Amino acid sequence: MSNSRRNFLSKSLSAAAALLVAGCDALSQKESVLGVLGLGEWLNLKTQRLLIPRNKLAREYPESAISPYFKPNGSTDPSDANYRALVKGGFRRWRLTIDGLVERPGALSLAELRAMPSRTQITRHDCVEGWSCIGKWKGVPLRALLERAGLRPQARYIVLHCLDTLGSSEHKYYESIDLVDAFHPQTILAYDMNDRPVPVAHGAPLRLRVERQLGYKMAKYVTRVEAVESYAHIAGGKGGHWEDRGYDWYAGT
Ligand SMILES: Nc1nc2c(c(=O)[nH]1)N[C@H]1C(S)=C(S)[C@@H](COP(=O)(O)O)O[C@H]1N2
Ligand SMILES: [Mo]
Repeated sequence: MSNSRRNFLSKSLSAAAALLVAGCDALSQKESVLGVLGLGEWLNLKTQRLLIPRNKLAREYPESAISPYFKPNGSTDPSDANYRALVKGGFRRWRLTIDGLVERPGALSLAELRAMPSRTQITRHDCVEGWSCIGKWKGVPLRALLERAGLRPQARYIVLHCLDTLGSSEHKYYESIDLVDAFHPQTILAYDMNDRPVPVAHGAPLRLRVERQLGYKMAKYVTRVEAVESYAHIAGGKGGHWEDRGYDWYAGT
């Protein structure tokens, strides 16, 4: 971030805080989020959300920009028994469960997901490790799935549950995003990468793309979408595999 931008942000911070405590929606949001985020992190998140239009799109690229090699990272060939069985069966028995704080929980096959409205986008993936790759992704807007299931009013976050276990974790990989990101037009559950089914290395058969966030938020091997009021009771309680190990929950720009 440039210095002038940093100054601008810090000056706007107190103004933003004042604005927010004025509204009761902001107040109740603050109470529920403060338990999970630190105060500074919360103010930073809220300031960014006020200054950057909520629906601002991440940059999209032409076909010619697609990286010839897209680096796979984290889990690239999960050894979890359940996942192996699904691979063996060509994902015919794979289902995406949608549950938690929704009116109509359910489970969808890949064919059903492919029959839903889709979005295609060519975007840049940035990993905290310091590398970036550009890829083309096609999938179902998360918004379409959530509208179909009907979010209950208490829902505040969407948790993505994965089929893989990374490293020596006691828990499967998972991630969570807020409703602003969940309903963002570029937030999709992708089944195609560069015009082919997402390969195992990149999260087959379904992975999240949440384009204004860093790579670790983009859950691969997604098997369940759960709407929750809080993620404090899940795994390490910080909202994601890497968040439980100290990374920021909000990894956006
Ligand atoms: N289920 C799952 N999702 C994951 C990971 C993982 O290990 N398991 N790694 C994350 C990280 S740190 C990055 S950078 C991207 C890598 O995606 P890619 O393999 O398609 O490059 O996936 C993210 N999502
Ligand atoms: Mo990453």
